Amino acid sequence: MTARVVALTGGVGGAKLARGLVELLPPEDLRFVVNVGDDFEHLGLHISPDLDTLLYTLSGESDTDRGWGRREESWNFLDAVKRYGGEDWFMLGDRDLSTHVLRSAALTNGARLTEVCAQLGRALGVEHAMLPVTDDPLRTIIHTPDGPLAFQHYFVRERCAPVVTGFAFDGAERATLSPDVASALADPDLAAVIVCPSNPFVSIDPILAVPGMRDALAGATAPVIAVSPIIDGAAIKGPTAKMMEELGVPRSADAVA
Ligand code: FO1
Repeated sequence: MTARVVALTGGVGGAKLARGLVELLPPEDLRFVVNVGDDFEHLGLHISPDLDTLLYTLSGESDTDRGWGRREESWNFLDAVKRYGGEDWFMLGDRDLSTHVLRSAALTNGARLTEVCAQLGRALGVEHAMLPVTDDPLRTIIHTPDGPLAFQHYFVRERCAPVVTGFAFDGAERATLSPDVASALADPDLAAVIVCPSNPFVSIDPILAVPGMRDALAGATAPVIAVSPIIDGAAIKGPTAKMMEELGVPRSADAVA
């Protein structure tokens, strides 16, 4: 019996559930829809952190201690950048760099982000589809009392220290829902949509911000099941609980729902 599932995911938290789901469901029955709000251009490269985390997790390439990046990493490129006085707050390892260079080159040559993800996945032996929610630019902005911060500046450079007052998803209103995502959600055999335990504000909301996504979920024949990243008032990892506190949202699974 087939049980077709679409799972919405961000980075580290979601990828952990993704690893379990791929053990249960074959590639024809499970597709991942991935947040691209964390994406940014850095040192001339297009970085897609949540797609990277899923790619590395499902291929057994991830560094499980750090939670991001590749295992058995070396840092010669970053050391050389530092020596030139270049930006080194966002750590690009030598092995990880291959992903960003090849993805950036393919995008420059006109490929869709969806196609690049499929190529990288195939190369690393990932059989399940990893679908960016859109191929268009969508960038999460964090509002703070001192002004807006680009997502990676807030998350990595400022280590989530600034108080959060709100969010914006630049480009969302102009973004087109990926046709692969739309058709996965319109599948008449869809049994469930699973919202992975990713940050609801900065991993799931940017996915929902793409025009057509909420309607596609509402119109899906399957139930939508969310797995809470908040357990007993605390987040397993990351700034979800801190953000809830700062926004005056109760730290509970109900509030996530
Ligand atoms: N997270 C960090 O905390 N520090 C880093 O230097 C860092 C580098 C990095 C490089 C490539 C990549 O794909 C992800 C990377 N991350 C890093 C993870 C990251 O950006 C965040 O975990 C996510 O955006 C939040 O989901």
